[in-house]
Amino acid sequence: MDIILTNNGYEVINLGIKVGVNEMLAAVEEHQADALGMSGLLVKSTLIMRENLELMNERGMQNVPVLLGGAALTRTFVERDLRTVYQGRVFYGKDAFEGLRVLDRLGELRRGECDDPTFGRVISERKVSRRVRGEADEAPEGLPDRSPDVDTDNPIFVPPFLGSRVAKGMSVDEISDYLNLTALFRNQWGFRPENGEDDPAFKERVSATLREQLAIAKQEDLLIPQVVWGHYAVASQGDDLIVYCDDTRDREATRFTFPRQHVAPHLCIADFFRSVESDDKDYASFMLVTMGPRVSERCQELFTQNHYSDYLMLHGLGVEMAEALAELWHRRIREELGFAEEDGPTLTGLFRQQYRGGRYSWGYPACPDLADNAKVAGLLEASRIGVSVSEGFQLHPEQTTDAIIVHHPMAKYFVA
Ligand code: B12
Repeated sequence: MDIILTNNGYEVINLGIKVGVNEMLAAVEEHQADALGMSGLLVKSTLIMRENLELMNERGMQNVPVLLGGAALTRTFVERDLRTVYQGRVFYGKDAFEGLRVLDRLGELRRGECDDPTFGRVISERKVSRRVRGEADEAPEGLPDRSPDVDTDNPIFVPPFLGSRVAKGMSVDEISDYLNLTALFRNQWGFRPENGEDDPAFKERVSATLREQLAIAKQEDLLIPQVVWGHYAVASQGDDLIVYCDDTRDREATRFTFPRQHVAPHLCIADFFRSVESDDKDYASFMLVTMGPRVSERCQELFTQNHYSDYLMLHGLGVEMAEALAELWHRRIREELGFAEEDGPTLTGLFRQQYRGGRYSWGYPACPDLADNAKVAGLLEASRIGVSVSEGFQLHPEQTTDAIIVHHPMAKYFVA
């Protein structure tokens, strides 16, 4: 966003990530900003944006147009819901170019070259969604305690140890074998096939850049992969998954509550485990992986030194390496549990869940509650690899992700 706007003649005061609203509004005043842009990657940040807009109303700052974007936001949410909240103009930007178009238009309005009182404002009173009011969806009456479609006689795999372990010093090259090249080359780095290239030729060409970037990262020690993972005795109880301290199962270490689908087949992650009433002993695995703090620090340096292209390359690499490490460690866990030989033959197959069971990260639709990141970090004692959880339940450092690994063969992605 910053790069596109700067290259088009705008002065951008980039405050960085995880900035509090007071700091933002002080910067708007100090620099007499023509507009304020905010980006929301996590759903939690959408509620924060609503609060920020309300505060701007209270402080009489509604003369400042606001641009909003990022993975967690949708056009409907911004243009229908948030426009009813903010008394000024508020816009959704699907990408940086849309942000640029909005700013150009705002410039025309400011210079009096055109007049459009409805631009960026709500034009009719519409019903404000529950989400903008910060309310959760209520579960309907009469949901089953367990989905009748989920088998309860699947084989159970006994893990080689219980409790958690730390792994450090993994090879960057080994992790890079698990990179999703489409996500890295296209989504993060913005490369596209040229001159009628097919996908293999495209990947072959951009792989040269990947090798260069990995060499720099290795030489400067920017990627510091670390993992904490573990296997635990568990049992389900309705929508809850009880995690026990040990196999005696007489003390709870923690408990997760997962949402259940409101419509058939009424799936809930807890259903993939044996119930407390069963005589069988079941197990779940958890992991938390990070690429360490150095990559974010170096990205910040590159950015402030105006090395935008290097910044984009390194940031994209760090992001996708975190995802690759998660894929690699999930494979490691399947090996430990003893069913990795069932894996599909290709890496693309793994990205499509061609293996026994599933991996769910909190914040995704089957387990949306980001607050559970704190439970996972506590259970696995993530501080041992330098990972902490913020008040807004974000994991720090940035290139970090956690998950529960489920061995039940029916455990695949679903929306609860
Ligand atoms: C790569 C990725 C990661 C990486 C890196 C994340 C990062 N900090 O960059 C890793 C693996 C570390 C990760 C981790 C997690 N992630 Co993640 N991740 C993604 C993914 C696949 C892509 C994000 C990305 O880099 N996009 C590329 C960039 C360039 O796009 P962008 O940020 O959206 O910005 C573009 C536009 O949106 C727009 N834009 C953005 N901001 C603005 C602002 C303005 C003003 C304008 C005009 C435009 C604009 O312009 C940009 C360029 O076009 C998204 C899904 C998706 N498809 O977006 C999930 C996603 C963001 N992650 C998600 C989640 C849940 C997580 C985790 C919480 C999972 C977990 N429990 O471990 C963690 C949290 C990590 C943390 N530190 O707290 C959810 C968030 C939803 C939610 N519930 O809050 C998403 C949306 C996936 C999903 N479908 O549920 N993630």
